[in-house]
Amino acid sequence: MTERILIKHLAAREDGPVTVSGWVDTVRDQKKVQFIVLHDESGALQLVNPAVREVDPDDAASAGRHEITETISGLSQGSFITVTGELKHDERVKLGGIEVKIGTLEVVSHAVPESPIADDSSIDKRLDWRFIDLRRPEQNLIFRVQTTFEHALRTYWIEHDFIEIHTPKLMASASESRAELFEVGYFDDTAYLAQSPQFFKQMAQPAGFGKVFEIGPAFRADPSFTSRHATEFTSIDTEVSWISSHEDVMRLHEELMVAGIRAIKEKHGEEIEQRFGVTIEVPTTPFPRIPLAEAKQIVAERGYVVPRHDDDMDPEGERQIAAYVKEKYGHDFVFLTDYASSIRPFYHMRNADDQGITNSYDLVYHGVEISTGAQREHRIDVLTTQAKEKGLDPEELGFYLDFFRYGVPPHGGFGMGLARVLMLMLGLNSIREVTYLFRGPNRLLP
Ligand code: AMO
Repeated sequence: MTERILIKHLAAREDGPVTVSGWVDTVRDQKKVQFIVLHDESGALQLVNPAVREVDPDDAASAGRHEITETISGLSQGSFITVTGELKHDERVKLGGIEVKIGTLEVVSHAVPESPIADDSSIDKRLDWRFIDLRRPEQNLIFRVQTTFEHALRTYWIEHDFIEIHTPKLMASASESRAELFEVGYFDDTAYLAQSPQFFKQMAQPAGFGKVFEIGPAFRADPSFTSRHATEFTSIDTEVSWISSHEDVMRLHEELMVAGIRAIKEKHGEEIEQRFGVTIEVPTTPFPRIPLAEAKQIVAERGYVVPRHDDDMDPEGERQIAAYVKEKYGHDFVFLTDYASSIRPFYHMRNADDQGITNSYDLVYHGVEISTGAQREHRIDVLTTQAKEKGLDPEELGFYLDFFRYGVPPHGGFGMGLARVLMLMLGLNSIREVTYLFRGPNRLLP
C-alpha cells in the first residue's frame, strides 16, 4: 500500500517529498501551469504542475513531464489519483498555505466527466447519488461528529461499568406497537423486524447484567414522510437496574448528553461553526423538567392548543414548549414527564399515587422529541394486567413476561434516535442529511 499522508497532516510537516491520494475537485489548466484541487477525507490541497506542452528532444525528462501535463488536461472531476511530489509551504497559497508540486501522477480511477449531482440538487436527487454527495466536506463532518458522539457515549458507559449488548433484530412479536411493524417471511413462519431492543435490554436485568447499552438498528413501518421519521434508524438504548424512579434515568440521560456534546464541541466545535454556522452549547444540568399536562397549559397560554386533550404532545406543541424553555431557562433541552398511561406502552410503570400517569418522560431537544424513557413495571402481576388492558395477548408475550417470574430488580432506561440528535445539534432540517443511507417509505436504494 502507498504510504499516503492525510491532507490535514501536511501543514505540520516540513517541506519535502510526500505522497497524497484522493479525488479531483477542480482542475485549472493554464498554458504555463496547471492546478488541481485534490480532496481526501481530511481536507483539500492544491497541487501544482509546471505545464510541458511539447516534448523537448534535448531534455530527457520532458517526455515524462509532457505526459503528466496531458493527463492533467484530460483529468475529470471526481477521478481518484495518487500523487507523489514536493510539499512546499507558501503563505500565498489560499488553500491552507501549502502546495505540492507534482512529481508523479497516477490516475487510479477515471470518473465519468459530468457529475449527476450539484451542490444545489434536491435532497432526493442527492440521496440517489449518496456516495458522491457524501464527498462534500459538510457531509464528511457529520459522520465524524457522529463517530465522536458514539465514542463519547461508549466511553461514559464503559467507565460506569455498563455492558454492551447486541440484541436480535428478528423477533417473533411486536415490541412497541402492532402498527408500524415490518413482517418478514421466516422459513414457514413470519418474523418481525425489531422496532426497539426494548424487551431484550430489559431481559439483561433479570440476567443480572446491571447496566447495559446498545447502539443498533431499529425498524418502523411508518409510512410518513416527515423530516424526523425513517423506516430504519439507529437507536441508542440503555437500561439500568436498581433505579428508584424515572428521575434516575433522566439523570443518567443528562450526563450522557453532556458527555457527548462536550466531546463534539471540543473536537469539532470550530469546524461546525464554520460549516454549519452553529455554535455547539454544552448543556447545563439538571435539564428543565415539566409534566406533560403543565406543558400543554403553558403552550395553550402562548396561543397554541394541542389538538385532542389527553393525547401526546404534537410537533408544534414540542416547538412551543421548547421556545418557552429557551426564553425562561436559556436551555435547549426539556424533559416532558408524567405521560398519561393511556398513551404509554404497557411496560411503563405507573405512578404509585396516580394510576393515570406513568413514570416516564420524553426528551425534547431544540423543539423535537429525541427520546423516550421510563421506569419499567417489574411486578409480574401488574405487568400482565397492564398488557391485557392494552389489548395484548399474554400468551404471545409469554417469553417476555417470563423475564419477571424468576426475580428481577427495579429498572428503567431510554431509547434515543441518533439521527434526530445529529440533525438538531447541527441545525439541519431533515434526518435524511445525517443518515448514511436513509430508508423511508419510498427509498430502498442505494
Ligand atoms: P420510541 O418509540 O419513542 O420509544 O422511540 C425512541 C426514539 O427513537 C427515535 N425514533 C425514530 N427515529 C427515526 N425514525 C423513526 N421512525 C423513529 N421512531 C422512533 C426517536 C424516539 O424518541 N422502547 C422505547 C424506548 C424506551 O423506553 O427505552 C421506544 O422505542 O428519537
